[in-house]
Amino acid sequence: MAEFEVLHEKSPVFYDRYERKSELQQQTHYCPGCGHGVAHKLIAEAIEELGLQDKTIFVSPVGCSVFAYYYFNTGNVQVAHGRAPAAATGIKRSCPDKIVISYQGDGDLAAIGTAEIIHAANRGEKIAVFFINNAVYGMTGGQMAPTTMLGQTSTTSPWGRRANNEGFPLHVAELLSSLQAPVYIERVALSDGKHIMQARKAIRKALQLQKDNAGFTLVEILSPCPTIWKKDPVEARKWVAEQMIPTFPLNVFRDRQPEIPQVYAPQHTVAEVLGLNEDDATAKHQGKSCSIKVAGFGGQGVLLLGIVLAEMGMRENMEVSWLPSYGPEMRSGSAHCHVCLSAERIGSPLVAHPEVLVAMNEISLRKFAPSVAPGGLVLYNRDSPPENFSCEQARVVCVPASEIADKLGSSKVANVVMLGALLEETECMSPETAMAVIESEVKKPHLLEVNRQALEAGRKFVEAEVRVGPVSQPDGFAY
Ligand SMILES: Cc1ncc(C[n+]2csc(CCOP(=O)(O)OP(=O)(O)O)c2C)c(N)n1
Ligand code: SF4
Repeated sequence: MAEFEVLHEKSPVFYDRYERKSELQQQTHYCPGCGHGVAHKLIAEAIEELGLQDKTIFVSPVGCSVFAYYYFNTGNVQVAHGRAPAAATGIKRSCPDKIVISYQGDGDLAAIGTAEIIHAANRGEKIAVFFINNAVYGMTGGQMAPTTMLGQTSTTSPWGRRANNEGFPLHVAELLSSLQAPVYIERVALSDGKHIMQARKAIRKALQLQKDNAGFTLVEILSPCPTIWKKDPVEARKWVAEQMIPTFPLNVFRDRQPEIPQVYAPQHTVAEVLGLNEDDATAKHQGKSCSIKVAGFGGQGVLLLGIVLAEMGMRENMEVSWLPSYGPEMRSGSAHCHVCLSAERIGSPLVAHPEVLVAMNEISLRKFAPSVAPGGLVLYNRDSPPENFSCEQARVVCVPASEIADKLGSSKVANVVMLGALLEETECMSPETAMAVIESEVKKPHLLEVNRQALEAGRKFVEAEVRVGPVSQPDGFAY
């Protein structure tokens, strides 16, 4: 057998085998001649050369490169269309020692994700963006992208892009280099060996700057898409050189460390913001974990009740989340919120099956009661359930909160009556914490007093009506 020496081998940053279809374990899903494969190779080599493989988190987009995670043996996150810079921001901020790459096509970055990229660049996020500009939407069959050139045909500009109808092609590198924060922006092209070497240098530099923790870097890569352009790989590369480079000139648009003035803005801990002393803040969590949905119509204090619960959770040293949901008509439209109170970190703020449902009106009761977790609790804002209503899996407690609030002289405190009932029923947190939160928000003494009475009335109602049974001697708030 002839002796041979392997000169080019797959970068160790790529997986040995791609866990794809059984017959496709050694090859990528990209079309022959596609620039994505070349760009992947250059990025993998740079990661290897800089010794970053263990530290890299690769954020892949929606588009032909959606499957980048099949190839890069690094950390991988695949995100929704256009959102890669936002996801990369979150990842980098929570893991500042990692190298975070946002890899995006031109539909992804320059169309649906325009806002994300501009704001990430403007904030100077310490991420490396590799922007593959092939002047079309590849994955979906060749629609016009913001980068489609004047006169270029696409499935949605079959007679060629016209400036007076579809606008001019977007020059992303130039646009972003008008911002102050970016550290490095270069446009390169995968048109021939010489330019690919230039692209290699730019990609390496962008990652070196990430290693140095320098700031936002973006490399725009003019990239062939032979399939959509209906060209063979050689013609496609030629087309990059002859058509794309004149439209998108290659250049280093930014290569400097910006002056970032240090504006003094005090940083506060959660304890300071809530006015707690540090001992309280470092104490173990006190409340019981609980998932809650509060639902009703806008104006009933549904969202506010959720905020109060979440702030109470913070004061009792729990992990908390609050997620509001309401339609365009905030007041009197339907509204609900999800609240998680937990001793553990919260994976998702969505509460699909709440342990407690606070239903401030009949529509919410009928809509959400079936989703309450088995053994859960439903607090309903009436003295009895509506006709033909049943909820087998959960206990339904009727608390006429609005009526009680009216008797106290303010219909607005019905949500606080419910809060009192909820605390009495679940004992998930203390009423003292509830009052502390209310006191921090309500400054007028007479309103504070109504709120205090409402909280107390809700608790008493449950204690008397639910725990002891219906009271024959009305205490004013029992029914
Ligand atoms: C929110 C959303 N809108 C639209 C789509 C459909 N979609 C999938 S890929 C794509 C275009 C991707 O084009 P580009 O970013 O240029 O990447 P390429 O495929 O050319 O690499 C679109 C519009 C989607 N998946 N999600
Ligand atoms: S359609 Fe274009 S961008 Fe997508 S894989 Fe094929 S050549 Fe690459």
